[in-house]
Amino acid sequence: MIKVHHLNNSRSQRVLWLLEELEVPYEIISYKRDLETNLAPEILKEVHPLGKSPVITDNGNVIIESAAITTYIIDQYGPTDFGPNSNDHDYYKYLELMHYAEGSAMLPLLLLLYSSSLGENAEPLMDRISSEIHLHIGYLSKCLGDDEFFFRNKFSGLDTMLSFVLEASKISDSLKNYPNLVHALDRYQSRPAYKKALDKGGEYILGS
Ligand SMILES: N[C@@H](CCC(=O)N[C@@H](CS)C(=O)NCC(=O)O)C(=O)O
Repeated sequence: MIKVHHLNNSRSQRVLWLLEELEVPYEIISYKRDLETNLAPEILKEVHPLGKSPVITDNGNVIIESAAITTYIIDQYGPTDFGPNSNDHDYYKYLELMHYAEGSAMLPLLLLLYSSSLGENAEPLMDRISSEIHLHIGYLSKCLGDDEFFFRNKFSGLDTMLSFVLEASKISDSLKNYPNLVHALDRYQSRPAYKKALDKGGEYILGS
Protein backbone atom coordinates (compact mmCIF):
# COMPACT_ATOMS: atom_id res chain seq x y z
CA MET A 1 0.00 0.00 0.00
CA ILE A 2 1.20 3.55 -0.71
CA LYS A 3 2.65 5.27 2.35
CA VAL A 4 2.43 9.07 2.39
CA HIS A 5 4.96 10.77 4.65
CA HIS A 6 2.78 13.68 5.56
CA LEU A 7 3.80 16.91 7.27
CA ASN A 8 1.19 19.17 8.87
CA ASN A 9 0.43 22.38 6.93
CA SER A 10 2.27 21.25 3.85
CA ARG A 11 2.12 20.30 0.19
CA SER A 12 1.57 16.66 1.11
CA GLN A 13 -2.07 17.57 1.78
CA ARG A 14 -2.67 17.69 -1.98
CA VAL A 15 -1.28 14.16 -2.32
CA LEU A 16 -3.83 12.93 0.22
CA TRP A 17 -6.51 14.77 -1.74
CA LEU A 18 -5.46 13.13 -5.03
CA LEU A 19 -5.52 9.68 -3.42
CA GLU A 20 -9.00 10.36 -2.03
CA GLU A 21 -10.21 11.47 -5.47
CA LEU A 22 -8.89 8.26 -6.99
CA GLU A 23 -10.14 6.15 -4.06
CA VAL A 24 -6.72 4.55 -3.79
CA PRO A 25 -5.98 3.05 -0.35
CA TYR A 26 -3.02 4.61 1.44
CA GLU A 27 -1.38 4.90 4.82
CA ILE A 28 -0.39 8.20 6.40
CA ILE A 29 2.85 8.46 8.35
CA SER A 30 2.51 11.80 10.17
CA TYR A 31 5.25 14.29 10.98
CA LYS A 32 4.91 17.58 12.86
CA ARG A 33 6.70 20.80 12.01
CA ASP A 34 8.95 22.23 14.73
CA LEU A 35 6.95 24.92 16.53
CA GLU A 36 9.85 27.40 16.49
CA THR A 37 11.57 26.82 13.17
CA ASN A 38 8.55 25.47 11.24
CA LEU A 39 10.91 22.87 9.74
CA ALA A 40 10.16 19.18 9.31
CA PRO A 41 11.61 16.85 11.98
CA GLU A 42 15.06 15.37 11.29
CA ILE A 43 13.58 11.86 11.28
CA LEU A 44 12.04 12.57 7.85
CA LYS A 45 15.60 12.46 6.47
CA GLU A 46 15.57 8.74 7.22
CA VAL A 47 12.95 8.37 4.47
CA HIS A 48 14.69 10.68 1.97
CA PRO A 49 17.90 12.70 2.55
CA LEU A 50 16.22 16.04 1.80
CA GLY A 51 13.76 15.57 4.68
CA LYS A 52 10.93 17.34 2.82
CA SER A 53 7.29 16.41 2.46
CA PRO A 54 5.59 15.00 0.47
CA VAL A 55 7.47 11.75 0.13
CA ILE A 56 5.73 8.55 -0.83
CA THR A 57 6.96 5.00 -0.61
CA ASP A 58 5.38 2.30 -2.73
CA ASN A 59 6.57 -1.07 -4.01
CA GLY A 60 10.19 -0.29 -3.13
CA ASN A 61 10.06 3.20 -4.69
CA VAL A 62 10.81 6.32 -2.65
CA ILE A 63 9.47 9.35 -4.52
CA ILE A 64 9.72 13.04 -3.71
CA GLU A 65 8.44 16.17 -5.53
CA SER A 66 4.70 16.67 -5.74
CA ALA A 67 4.60 16.67 -9.55
CA ALA A 68 6.52 13.39 -9.80
CA ILE A 69 4.36 11.88 -7.05
CA THR A 70 1.17 13.05 -8.78
CA THR A 71 2.32 11.58 -12.10
CA TYR A 72 3.36 8.30 -10.44
CA ILE A 73 0.04 7.87 -8.62
CA ILE A 74 -2.03 8.63 -11.73
CA ASP A 75 0.12 6.37 -13.95
CA GLN A 76 0.07 3.48 -11.50
CA TYR A 77 -3.40 3.76 -9.99
CA GLY A 78 -5.52 6.25 -11.93
CA PRO A 79 -8.21 5.51 -14.49
CA THR A 80 -6.82 5.80 -18.03
CA ASP A 81 -8.92 8.90 -18.78
CA PHE A 82 -7.68 10.83 -15.72
CA GLY A 83 -4.84 12.50 -17.58
CA PRO A 84 -3.53 12.59 -21.15
CA ASN A 85 -1.74 9.82 -22.93
CA SER A 86 1.79 10.71 -24.08
CA ASN A 87 0.58 10.53 -27.72
CA ASP A 88 -2.20 13.07 -27.16
CA HIS A 89 -1.79 16.50 -28.78
CA ASP A 90 -2.22 18.28 -25.43
CA TYR A 91 0.09 15.99 -23.41
CA TYR A 92 2.92 18.52 -23.27
CA LYS A 93 0.57 21.32 -22.23
CA TYR A 94 -0.46 19.12 -19.31
CA LEU A 95 3.18 18.35 -18.48
CA GLU A 96 4.07 22.03 -18.68
CA LEU A 97 1.49 23.11 -16.09
CA MET A 98 2.23 20.07 -13.92
CA HIS A 99 5.83 21.24 -13.52
CA TYR A 100 5.10 24.95 -13.73
CA ALA A 101 3.28 24.80 -10.37
CA GLU A 102 6.44 24.11 -8.35
CA GLY A 103 9.06 25.14 -10.88
CA SER A 104 7.84 28.71 -11.43
CA ALA A 105 4.58 29.75 -9.81
CA MET A 106 5.59 28.94 -6.23
CA LEU A 107 8.90 30.85 -6.32
CA PRO A 108 7.65 34.43 -5.73
CA LEU A 109 5.16 33.16 -3.15
CA LEU A 110 8.00 31.54 -1.23
CA LEU A 111 10.10 34.69 -1.56
CA LEU A 112 7.22 36.65 -0.06
CA LEU A 113 6.99 34.20 2.82
CA TYR A 114 10.72 34.23 3.56
CA SER A 115 11.15 37.98 3.14
CA SER A 116 8.35 38.64 5.63
CA SER A 117 10.84 37.79 8.39
CA LEU A 118 13.12 40.64 7.23
CA GLY A 119 10.67 43.44 8.10
CA GLU A 120 11.63 46.79 6.53
CA ASN A 121 14.81 45.28 5.09
CA ALA A 122 12.67 43.40 2.58
CA GLU A 123 11.22 46.63 1.17
CA PRO A 124 13.58 46.85 -1.88
CA LEU A 125 12.41 43.38 -2.97
CA MET A 126 8.70 43.90 -2.60
CA ASP A 127 7.78 45.47 -5.96
CA ARG A 128 9.56 42.74 -7.85
CA ILE A 129 8.08 39.94 -5.72
CA SER A 130 4.60 41.37 -6.09
CA SER A 131 4.87 41.84 -9.86
CA GLU A 132 6.14 38.24 -10.24
CA ILE A 133 3.26 36.90 -8.13
CA HIS A 134 0.76 38.75 -10.29
CA LEU A 135 2.49 37.67 -13.50
CA HIS A 136 2.04 34.02 -12.50
CA ILE A 137 -1.42 34.30 -10.98
CA GLY A 138 -2.56 36.30 -14.02
CA TYR A 139 -1.18 33.55 -16.27
CA LEU A 140 -3.06 30.85 -14.35
CA SER A 141 -6.21 32.95 -14.48
CA LYS A 142 -5.87 33.10 -18.29
CA CYS A 143 -5.15 29.34 -18.51
CA LEU A 144 -8.35 28.59 -16.61
CA GLY A 145 -10.50 31.21 -18.36
CA ASP A 146 -14.18 30.37 -17.94
CA ASP A 147 -13.51 26.66 -17.39
CA GLU A 148 -13.94 24.86 -14.08
CA PHE A 149 -10.78 22.75 -14.32
CA PHE A 150 -7.34 23.33 -15.77
CA PHE A 151 -7.14 20.42 -18.20
CA ARG A 152 -9.84 19.68 -20.78
CA ASN A 153 -12.24 21.24 -18.26
CA LYS A 154 -12.20 17.94 -16.37
CA PHE A 155 -10.76 17.24 -12.94
CA SER A 156 -7.14 16.02 -13.17
CA GLY A 157 -3.81 15.98 -11.38
CA LEU A 158 -3.30 19.58 -12.53
CA ASP A 159 -6.05 20.68 -10.18
CA THR A 160 -4.45 19.07 -7.12
CA MET A 161 -1.04 20.43 -8.14
CA LEU A 162 -2.24 23.98 -8.79
CA SER A 163 -4.50 24.05 -5.73
CA PHE A 164 -1.48 24.67 -3.50
CA VAL A 165 -0.45 27.66 -5.60
CA LEU A 166 -3.97 29.07 -5.28
CA GLU A 167 -4.05 28.40 -1.54
CA ALA A 168 -0.66 30.02 -0.98
CA SER A 169 -1.81 33.00 -3.09
CA LYS A 170 -5.03 33.34 -1.16
CA ILE A 171 -3.30 33.28 2.21
CA SER A 172 -0.95 36.04 1.04
CA ASP A 173 -3.96 38.05 -0.17
CA SER A 174 -2.85 37.82 -3.81
CA LEU A 175 -5.93 36.12 -5.25
CA LYS A 176 -8.62 38.71 -4.79
CA ASN A 177 -8.43 40.24 -8.27
CA TYR A 178 -8.82 36.86 -9.96
CA PRO A 179 -12.44 35.78 -9.41
CA ASN A 180 -12.17 32.70 -11.65
CA LEU A 181 -9.32 31.39 -9.47
CA VAL A 182 -11.19 32.24 -6.26
CA HIS A 183 -14.15 30.22 -7.55
CA ALA A 184 -11.91 27.37 -8.63
CA LEU A 185 -10.44 27.18 -5.15
CA ASP A 186 -13.91 27.26 -3.57
CA ARG A 187 -14.95 24.42 -5.86
CA TYR A 188 -11.87 22.37 -4.97
CA GLN A 189 -12.34 22.89 -1.27
CA SER A 190 -15.97 21.85 -1.36
CA ARG A 191 -15.26 18.51 -3.06
CA PRO A 192 -15.98 15.53 -0.78
CA ALA A 193 -12.53 14.02 -1.45
CA TYR A 194 -10.82 17.31 -0.48
CA LYS A 195 -12.73 17.36 2.81
CA LYS A 196 -12.04 13.70 3.49
CA ALA A 197 -8.32 14.29 2.91
CA LEU A 198 -8.43 17.24 5.31
CA ASP A 199 -10.06 15.09 8.00
CA LYS A 200 -7.37 12.46 7.58
CA GLY A 201 -4.42 14.83 7.19
CA GLY A 202 -5.15 17.06 10.17
CA GLU A 203 -3.84 20.59 10.62
CA TYR A 204 -3.79 22.53 7.32
CA ILE A 205 -4.07 26.29 7.69
CA LEU A 206 -4.13 26.83 3.91
CA GLY A 207 -7.34 24.86 3.63
CA SER A 208 -9.65 27.41 5.21
N1 LIG B 1 8.91 21.17 -4.57
C1 LIG B 1 8.71 20.26 -3.47
C2 LIG B 1 8.68 21.08 -2.18
C3 LIG B 1 8.83 20.23 -0.95
C4 LIG B 1 8.86 21.12 0.29
O1 LIG B 1 9.61 22.12 0.37
N2 LIG B 1 8.04 20.77 1.29
C5 LIG B 1 7.91 21.57 2.48
C6 LIG B 1 6.48 21.52 3.01
S1 LIG B 1 5.33 22.35 2.01
C7 LIG B 1 8.77 20.99 3.61
O2 LIG B 1 8.96 19.80 3.67
N3 LIG B 1 9.20 21.87 4.52
C8 LIG B 1 9.83 21.46 5.73
C9 LIG B 1 11.29 21.73 5.76
O3 LIG B 1 11.82 22.34 4.82
O4 LIG B 1 11.93 21.34 6.74
C10 LIG B 1 7.38 19.53 -3.71
O5 LIG B 1 6.51 20.05 -4.39
O6 LIG B 1 7.23 18.40 -3.22
